[in-house]
Amino acid sequence: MAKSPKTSAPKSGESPAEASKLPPAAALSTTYAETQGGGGETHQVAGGEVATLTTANGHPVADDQNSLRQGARGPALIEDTHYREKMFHFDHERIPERVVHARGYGAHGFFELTDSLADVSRADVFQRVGERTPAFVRFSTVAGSKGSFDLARDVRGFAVKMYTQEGNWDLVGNNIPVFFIQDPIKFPDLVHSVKPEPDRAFPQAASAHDNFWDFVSLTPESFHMIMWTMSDRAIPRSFRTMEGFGVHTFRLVDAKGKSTFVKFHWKPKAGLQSVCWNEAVKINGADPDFHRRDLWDAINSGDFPEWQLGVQLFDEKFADKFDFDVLDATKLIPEEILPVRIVGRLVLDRVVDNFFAETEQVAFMTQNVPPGIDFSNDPLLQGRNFSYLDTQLKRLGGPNFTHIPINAPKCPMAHFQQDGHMAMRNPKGRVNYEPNSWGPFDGGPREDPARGFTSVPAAEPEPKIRARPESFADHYSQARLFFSSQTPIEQKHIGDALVFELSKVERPDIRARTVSHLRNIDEMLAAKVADGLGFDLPKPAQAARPTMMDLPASDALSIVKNGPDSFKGRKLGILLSDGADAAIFNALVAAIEKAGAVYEVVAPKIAGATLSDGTKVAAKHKIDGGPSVLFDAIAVLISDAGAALLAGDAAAKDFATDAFAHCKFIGISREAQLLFERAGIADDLDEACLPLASARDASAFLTACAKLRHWPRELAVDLDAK
Ligand code: HDE
Repeated sequence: MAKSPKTSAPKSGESPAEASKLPPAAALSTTYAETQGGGGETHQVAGGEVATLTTANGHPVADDQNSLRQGARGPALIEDTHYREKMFHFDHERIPERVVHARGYGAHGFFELTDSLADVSRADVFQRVGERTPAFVRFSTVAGSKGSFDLARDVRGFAVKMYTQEGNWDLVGNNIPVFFIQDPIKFPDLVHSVKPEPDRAFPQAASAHDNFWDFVSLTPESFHMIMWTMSDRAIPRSFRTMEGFGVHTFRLVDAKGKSTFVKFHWKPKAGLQSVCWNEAVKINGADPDFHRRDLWDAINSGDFPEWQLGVQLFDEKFADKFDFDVLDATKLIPEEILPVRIVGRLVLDRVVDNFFAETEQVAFMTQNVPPGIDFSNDPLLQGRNFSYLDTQLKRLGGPNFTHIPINAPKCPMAHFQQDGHMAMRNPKGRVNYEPNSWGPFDGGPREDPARGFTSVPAAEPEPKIRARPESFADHYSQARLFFSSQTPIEQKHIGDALVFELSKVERPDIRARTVSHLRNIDEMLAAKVADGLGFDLPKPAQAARPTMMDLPASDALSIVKNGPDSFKGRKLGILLSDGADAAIFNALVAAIEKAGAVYEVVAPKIAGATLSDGTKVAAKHKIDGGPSVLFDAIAVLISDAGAALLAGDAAAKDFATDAFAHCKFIGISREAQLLFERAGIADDLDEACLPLASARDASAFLTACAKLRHWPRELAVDLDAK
């Protein structure tokens, strides 16, 4: 049945008459220079007026609500170029996600040199103390896809791009100083094994499955890294609270061409902090964006994350002292043996304007090193130098990805590269080759042997072979070094993680093979894991080479020994109800502010709570949307009526019991006792559960919260600890 054609055309924003008063679309155009380092076009025009919507070709758009049809109920018309351009562009919005490190988050900042390295390197970035070099950093997980959750048990990428005056320096590191494999030819196998299994396409962002443990248990060199990934380093509290490492041995080169080996370290000012595994699992449900939100919030609130850059410098003679090889990326040099010299600081002070333009399109490449920094023969580093260029070509679709503002150097550039997909700038003038006879200016740029990059002229007399050096053959002693350097609670967490991961492995032979390697690392650990899984200890794995020299334990490898010294930059969750004591709340807020920390209010209703003095306090979370896993410590500040209400609420009880189980510091108002009773933990409360009975208690509570956690409690709450 035919309907009478109605021809109303709903508009968003201004009516056509009003829109015609707006400035022309041309006022919107942005130059290349304006987009440098930023997200690009803006939707604002001068005077804050709303701009006219245009097509990508700049045509003003009259109607963005209705496609062009032959009659209001008729067929679509192919001459609707606005619709077709809009849909074409949408259809092409996605680019391939990174094959590894797909999920990441970036921010801008600067590197400031605090100690000159001019004695060992001619790199421009290391010459002038106090000088700031713009930087962009992208943190990432490795295994998960772009939309995966932040708190996967995984290595974190820590990739830094420094826009130095002699070209970009990309230090593409991780939050763990060693790697799983020694030879890059095994990288595709390693990554295939940890990614979702190819037939079923799960598990996502998890190493707890057969293929991963099959591969690593057949690859003993991975066991040092396994100790790190099973430790709490693999579940950091925040990007702000993890270390970064260049991993490989690099070289610094001075003006005379003399080279010094170097290992790079980033040390977080906030101290090392991680969460517990049970907490990580719950954070992933409560806030899959936990890490990116944390970075975004911290920078936007002016609490700029900061790291020190440290270097370990050494020469061949020093390297020869060790049984292990400094070219082997599964090994580290303990800081106690070779101290880290602090030479600068990295500060992140600006979030991105646009995630895709900056964080997604940033292209890190290990081979981006300016004059004064060079590679060592670490085979993994050499292999990476090939992979990163190739991967950017695939991901960004052409050779001109250095024209994208986030990748473009911020120093003068002059070369004869031209054309290709999406060329944003081509060399000017008649000459596009060299040598040429057009003279010093019209003839374009020339090489500069004095300034330019020169590789260290290392002599390589060896024959071409496919072989691992004997010096790479000790696979267990540094795994043992890491394990023996941990505090008992950290060792327990490593054991728990191994039991958890292997309990998800279906094949008993893979579980047993893994434990056979653990026997070469630590017999107690192996026994604990075998017992946790319920089988007898297998024979130790055959070691490729007996350990020659065990290194002494290193305090620098422990999180607990390098934790925070205050509650600064951390977050208190305050569970508040109507009638809560206003004086205590105000004292708590004052103490939090004094500590440089932040708080969020959780309440039975999102509208918030009315305190005892009638003040209304807005809530950030309704109780079932704000579990205690989102906070570093909690305070339960409720009235008698609030306690009566919340004591019957499962989410409120979880708020208390989870914080307790995760060994957090807990502040408890007198009235809140009922909630803890009904949650079944009132009798277990310990010295880290502090009273908030009066305003005077607030600052003592905040002082106690300085520690990362109250670890002794774990012995009381965990079956595996008994
Ligand atoms: Fe990477 N790695 N990698 N990697 N890697 C990539 O490059 C690769 C390795 C690291 O935030 C890819 O742009 C090979 C060690 C970070 O954009 C790819 C080998 C370390 C990031 C690649 C390694 C890293 C990547 C994928 C073994 C720590 C994310 C997307 C030889 C020192 C950078 C991309 C970002 C990304 C290859 C091993 C760190 C495929 C072949 C060791 C932080 O090129």
